[in-house]
Amino acid sequence: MGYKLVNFKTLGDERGSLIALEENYNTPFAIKRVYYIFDTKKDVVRGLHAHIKLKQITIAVKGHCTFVLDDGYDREEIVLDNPNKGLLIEGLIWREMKDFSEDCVLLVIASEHYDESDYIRNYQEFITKVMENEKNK
Ligand code: T46
Repeated sequence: MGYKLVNFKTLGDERGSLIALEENYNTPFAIKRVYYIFDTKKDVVRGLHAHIKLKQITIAVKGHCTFVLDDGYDREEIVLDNPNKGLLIEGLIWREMKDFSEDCVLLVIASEHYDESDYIRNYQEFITKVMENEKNK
């Protein structure tokens, strides 16, 4: 599936910890956008879409949540629960985020500016696109 878990090196000293993300060094793309998701209410499911072109690294910098990733064939669940753990998603992957802890802050580093036309927000359209890509291989 088009995702990878990345372990970021934790720097720091007796004062505490620090993780640095640097374009094209420990992120495999040029960074065009950073956003963060917080205060997600109990039992809310976010995401429910795929991207055509976008690459992203997602990190639970505080708290935890679960990503459900679906490539049209298989579904896998990834728990993000540590600021040193990044989830890189590239390619056509349907994503859902659920089970947010109350304190969860999800940091997302993205390869593109925000563009609604890059989203597929309908699951059937996503499956059609997966099949098209398969045919064109
Ligand atoms: C993703 C997951 C992990 C903007 O105006 N600019 C932005 O950069 C983003 C990300 C969103 N928005 C607007 C679009 C919606 O009106 O903010 C609102 C909430 O966005 P959305 O419903 O897409 O949020 P999530 O949490 O379902 O999905 C987000 C990202 O959109 C998406 O790319 O992969 O987080």
